[in-house]
Amino acid sequence: MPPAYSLTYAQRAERHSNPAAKALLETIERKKSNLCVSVDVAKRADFLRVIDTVGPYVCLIKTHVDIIEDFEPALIERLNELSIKHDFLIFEDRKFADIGNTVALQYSSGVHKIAQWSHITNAHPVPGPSIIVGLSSVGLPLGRGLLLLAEMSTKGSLATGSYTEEAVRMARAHRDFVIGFIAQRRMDGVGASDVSSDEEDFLVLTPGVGLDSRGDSMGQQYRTPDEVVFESGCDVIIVGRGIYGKGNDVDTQTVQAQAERYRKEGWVAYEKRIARLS
Ligand code: S5P
Repeated sequence: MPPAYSLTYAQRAERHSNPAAKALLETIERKKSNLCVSVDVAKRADFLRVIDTVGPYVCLIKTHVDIIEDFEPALIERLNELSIKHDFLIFEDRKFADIGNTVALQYSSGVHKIAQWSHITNAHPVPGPSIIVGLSSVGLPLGRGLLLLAEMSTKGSLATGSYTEEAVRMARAHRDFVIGFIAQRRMDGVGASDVSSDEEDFLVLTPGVGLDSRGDSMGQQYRTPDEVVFESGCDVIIVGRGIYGKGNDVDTQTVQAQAERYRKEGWVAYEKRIARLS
């Protein structure tokens, strides 16, 4: 079996049995978009406006639902309607990091009831494998998928070296629910394994992507879609402020143009990678 990074998204969709991973790969192929927009805005109206504007250009919308000041449960209904209208999946970037029992409650309950609407969520591997056990007890029966934060985009991140390797080993032991990583490069071959890297196909979703800036004043670091998808072999680019700026006063045409610009850059980088490897 050829390694996953040399296959098309469509070929990889056939190799996955987790419903969220399969649906994401199929959506990427159908929309010719490996762009995920991260909608980090504080007002409900801005949140919906940005999503409705970028919806046609993305495979995935990433949310931080706890940022929204005027949250109400009906917002999730609107989000679901937009997900159907524009054909994208939803990823709540919750970054769980507690003991299994607590994360299971945080995932299923509270005001936000994340597991009910978010196809994909993520967790820090810091507590060890019990965090996956806790989250999968809620998410697996619902067909959800989990990403582990194996690396981070920020300056001085501690998620490097043996921490990253352990994250990959934890994922390998739970391949039914862990569909991939938040990371800056492919994780194939990271952490010695008796699993041939050709057999596994973890998705790599990569934040810290920008075309017009190399970072912000709070430690964020940006790379271009070409660096991320072509050079580092990642699967999905996650872009926030590079597309909508501050997110209020959204100028629809500008945001649309930026979303299409990132979609195109991400897709061209993927086609270049596939052409080089096939
Ligand atoms: O390592 C990381 C992991 C994540 S999920 N670095 C990140 O920036 N993120 C998230 O990606 C972060 O929480 C934010 O929602 C988004 C990046 O936003 P941007 O505006 O800097 O593109």
